[in-house]
Amino acid sequence: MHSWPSPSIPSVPGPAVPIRLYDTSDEAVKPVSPGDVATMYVCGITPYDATHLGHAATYVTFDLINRVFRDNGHDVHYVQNITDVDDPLFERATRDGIDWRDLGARETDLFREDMTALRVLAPRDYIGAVESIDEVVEAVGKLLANGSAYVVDDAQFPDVYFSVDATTQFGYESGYDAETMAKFFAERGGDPDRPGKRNKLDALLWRAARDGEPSWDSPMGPGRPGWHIECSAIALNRLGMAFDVQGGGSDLIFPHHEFSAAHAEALTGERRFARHYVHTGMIGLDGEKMSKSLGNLVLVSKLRAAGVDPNAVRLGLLSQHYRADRMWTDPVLVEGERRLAIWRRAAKSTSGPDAADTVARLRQHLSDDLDTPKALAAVDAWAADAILGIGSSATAPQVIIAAVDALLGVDIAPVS
Ligand code: 5CA
Ligand code: ZN
Repeated sequence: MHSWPSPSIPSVPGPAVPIRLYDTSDEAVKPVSPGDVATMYVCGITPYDATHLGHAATYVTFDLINRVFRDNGHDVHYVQNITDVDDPLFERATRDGIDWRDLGARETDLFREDMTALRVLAPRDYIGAVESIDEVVEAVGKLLANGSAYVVDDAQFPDVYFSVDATTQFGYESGYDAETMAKFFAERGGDPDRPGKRNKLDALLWRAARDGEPSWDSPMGPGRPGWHIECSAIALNRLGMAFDVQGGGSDLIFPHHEFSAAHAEALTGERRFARHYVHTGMIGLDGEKMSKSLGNLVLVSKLRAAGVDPNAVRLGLLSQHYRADRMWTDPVLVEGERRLAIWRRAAKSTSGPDAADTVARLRQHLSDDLDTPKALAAVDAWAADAILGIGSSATAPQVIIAAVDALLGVDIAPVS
């Protein structure tokens, strides 16, 4: 699928700082050490409703990682999927009396508009589940052939499942114990009580066709892909094993990322799908996780329609650390708007304090597991001084404008 137009990235003087990120699997902040091309896969939306602030927070977080990679001179091969075949799509399409394909296309279009407005750099490969069915069929065939998968004994619905014990390292990504795995498996799309499964945790790879559900032909019979194999196949076929960053919200740690990894590891015989597993905290509203199923949503498109500057939304989202579960509240947005106004005012100054130290601190904090509260504070300090007329560097405002644009993705340039 086509993605969306990326904003240009100005160059920023001074030395870049290699990034260190928290890895869910190793439970530590570790250096990310990409080659010339940094490789990143981030789980995309299920397009049955509009982008909310939780999605936006997650994609803005990985956008910062993308920007820090580029600042360090790497090309970035960024891949994102769209889960455009899934139960919620069918349910919503039936409820609204529209075709599930039209619903998916409409919400994906809106997502592209939201990402463009939020100045998120586009993925190089933006791949829908429907587009990748052949890849999934091939992967499931291989998993069956090498004994990692089996067909349930059900003549009517011969679904294919992945054996949880196909790899010896299963469980390393989340580090969860059996009880936690069982709980999240049941809560997050798993089917522990499906008759015929060998282990309650075995994950669906290929769902045999049911009446009223779309299906595609395959050597396993007509059906549709399971969820985790979609991300495994899309990532593996574009980035290979041991790519740099696998990302998404913390709600995907288990079962989704554990099984995406296990599928790829069972396919290749290699031990580690991604070198870094990076997860964002959950954005909530009114005390609960913001989610389409709960309906407690603040939509990016609604804020845009109300005239809110997306740069202020970005600053609001970056005002707390990405790994913290956090609430989206009116004061968060008001604070983002206030900060944006101050930075823009400072950016109009004809001079300010020398920018080198501020830019160095901005880079240092971002590369320290995306410490955005400190990164924003570094720019706040420069802006406060510039507004007070402190400092005589005539080039500083331009350098700060470029750094805030390139590294934070926020546009504070005076409108000419
Ligand atoms: N299509 C799958 C991933 S393959 C999916 O989870 N789609 S989603 O539309 O539900 O979520 C899209 C992305 O936003 C995922 O990375 C998810 O972890 C993240 N996300 C969902 N809700 C929130 C939230 N409240 N706060 C932060 N991130 C969220
Ligand atoms: Zn995914």
